Amino acid sequence: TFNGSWKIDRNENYEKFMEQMGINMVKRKLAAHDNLKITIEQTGDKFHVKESSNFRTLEIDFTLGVTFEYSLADGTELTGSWTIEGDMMKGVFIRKDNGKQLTTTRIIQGDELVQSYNYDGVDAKRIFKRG
Ligand code: MYR
Repeated sequence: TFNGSWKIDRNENYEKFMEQMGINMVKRKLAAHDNLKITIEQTGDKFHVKESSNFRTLEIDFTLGVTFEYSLADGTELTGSWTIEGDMMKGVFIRKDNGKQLTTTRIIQGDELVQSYNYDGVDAKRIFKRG
């Protein structure tokens, strides 16, 4: 289960990923140490996610397979949806400003939540521990 509170522990290739996303260096440096915490509450196919970081606090509701809107901390708007395949959450999102696809997955590996990202040929991971 994905349910519970997750605190960022470490990133892999996240700066390159953000660079590909077009995020400037100052923001990348800040975002690499954003103290991201997510709390996931899944009830059937409905999710309630609380996100908090150095940048903002917000709550997101979505239903698996149903398109919703999500804005990144820099204001970039995405639209897309999550599905679950086996043990993995799979998200497919489209940037509204340029139509490019951002895909992401979440999987529990041991006692960690691993979120992977792909945008325009660049992969990254953010790895969370319960807390
Ligand atoms: C959630 O389940 O946490 C809410 C929806 C998340 C949607 C997509 C996440 C993509 C985040 C990409 C971050 C990239 C920063 C450059």
